[in-house]
Amino acid sequence: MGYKETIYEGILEGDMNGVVEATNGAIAESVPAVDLLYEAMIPAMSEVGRLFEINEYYVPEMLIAARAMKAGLAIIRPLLADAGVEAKGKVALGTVKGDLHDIGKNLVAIMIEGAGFDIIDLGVDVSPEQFVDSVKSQGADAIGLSALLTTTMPSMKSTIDALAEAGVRDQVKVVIGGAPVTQKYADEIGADGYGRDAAAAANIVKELLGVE
Ligand code: B1M
Repeated sequence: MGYKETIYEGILEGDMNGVVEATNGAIAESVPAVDLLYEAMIPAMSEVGRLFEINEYYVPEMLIAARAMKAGLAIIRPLLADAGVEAKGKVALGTVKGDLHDIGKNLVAIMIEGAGFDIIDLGVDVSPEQFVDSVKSQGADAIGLSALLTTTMPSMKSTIDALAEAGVRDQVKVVIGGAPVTQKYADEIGADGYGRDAAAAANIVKELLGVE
């Protein structure tokens, strides 16, 4: 089995050590990090989602798969980020209040970092006030909101409202995304952009901030 297959299977089986070993092996043999991400790690996590939906996986299996994926991601993150040259702006990213899913958000962070931006990672369960603070105190040029639960999507609207109330809405671009989020929802709540996936998120940030 090749490195990509080993990483894919390792994530499905929650074999963190196997994923780390295969990722290191692939990097040592100059397999591009972006290929490991898009041809092994993301497809594996999508398959985990499918297995969960058909009740073949339950929360414990999802958790160990997520842990294995994160261990692999930690290895390739600097290599993906190395693609950027100098910071083209500052982007604050977080998973919205009440939501603890961070795998997609971390991928978005990697891709935006790889596109040459500085990332302020606010983590998960981020309140509208924390997003506002990232603009007022840390000078974020754009903020990225991720939501994986339909029940936490309204926090995206609350965050946009909080930016307006704090008088900083026109200083910052707002990009949203996550599995239940759509372009239609982004239009409804007045976000500046929507990213279907991590690569699209990086492209829309570049476009909104006027970066080639
Ligand atoms: Co949760 N979970 N989960 N979960 N989980 C989902 C989201 C769910 C769809 C599963 C299901 O029922 N089929 C469901 C939500 C249903 C709904 O709201 N409609 C669900 C549920 C119900 C829950 C709990 C409530 C379960 C429970 O406790 N009963 C609970 C909630 C906890 C909380 O947040 N308060 C919960 C918990 C968990 C775990 C902790 C076990 C774990 C998260 C681990 C972690 O993130 N550290 C987990 C996982 C792993 C999943 C699934 C299986 C996979 C999510 C994932 O990582 N996908 C998920 C099922 C699924 O998605 N099919 C599910 C891989 C990742 C690469 O994709 O995050 O979509 P994704 O990100 C993509 C795009 O969406 C986009 O780019 C990314 C990369 O291409 N994107 C952006 C994401 N953010 C973006 C931001 C952008 C732009 C693009 O701009 C800023």
